[in-house]
Amino acid sequence: MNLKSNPIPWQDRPAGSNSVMWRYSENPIIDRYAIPSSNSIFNSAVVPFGEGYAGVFRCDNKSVQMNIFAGFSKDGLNWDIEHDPIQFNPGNTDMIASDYKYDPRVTFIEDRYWITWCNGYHGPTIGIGYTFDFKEFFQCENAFLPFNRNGVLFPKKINGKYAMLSRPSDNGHTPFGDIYISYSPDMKYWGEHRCVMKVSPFEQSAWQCTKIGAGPVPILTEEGWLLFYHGVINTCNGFRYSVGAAILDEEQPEKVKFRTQPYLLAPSEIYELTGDVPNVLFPCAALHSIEEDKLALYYGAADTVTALAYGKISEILTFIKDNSL
Ligand code: BMA
Repeated sequence: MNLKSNPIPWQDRPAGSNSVMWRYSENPIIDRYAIPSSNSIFNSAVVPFGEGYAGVFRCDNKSVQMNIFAGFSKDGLNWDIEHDPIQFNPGNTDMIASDYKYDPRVTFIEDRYWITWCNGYHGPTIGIGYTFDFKEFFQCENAFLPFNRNGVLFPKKINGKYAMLSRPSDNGHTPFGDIYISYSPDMKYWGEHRCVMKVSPFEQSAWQCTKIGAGPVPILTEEGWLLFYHGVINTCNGFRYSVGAAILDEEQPEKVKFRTQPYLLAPSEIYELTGDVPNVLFPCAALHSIEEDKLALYYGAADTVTALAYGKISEILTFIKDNSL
């Protein structure tokens, strides 16, 4: 499998900015109506593929049904998204029932691209599938019982097992939520569930005091696993979703080494403040180059469009360590 890609999207930090992460000046990169059926395209995942990039996109249609669609790009910025949703073939099971699919993540492990998403099976739980080519897709057993959201695989086995973060939840707009890790020998049976991170006390870090959930697939760095996550505060006008980051131990990722007290990004641009669900930044993917010290974070903005932010990995790691809870 050729994982050599075109250069990842990048823009230098704007003059005068001292933010650890900054937004792409041409945001949003994907418009809500980018395919004929869509009402909104957001909370989507991209990976290096061939000489460019592939992705799995959450496109809600104009009946506001949630589904996931494959897409391709040469530069990571301009995307061609299929007009029909992904059709799954049976993978390690025949039980591939799904009432809806949303908030996908994608990662390459060993020989294939694994996809996790929030799968509707008597309420939200974590669906798992894989593809080799983004044309043919296979669906596996759901990882967990309902209700669960934000299932995010690590990009390699840890101590011989697949590892996945998730956020046990309820059937509604969950007013609580902590991040757990589970392990599997075979991508079918999951266990050894451990708590990784809980919400923070309101007085210490209010933006992440209601619920937290893993964002993109964790990135292995010299400090450990770099994990971006969303943190939520319940305000008098509803939930507000911001982005923080943590460093998890490489061998035992249930051990949190550092975790940001301040957020890295919070709703402030017009496309984050207004839309179908105002005040939401929801990261689901990141492209990175350790050698070039670059990271491009893809996030859904206001549950309506897809946007991009940049940062230098070394600066982000230093920021997390210097501003840890
Ligand atoms: C969560 C999920 C996300 C969404 C967020 C904000 O529960 O549904 O897809 O971005 O709420 O509405």
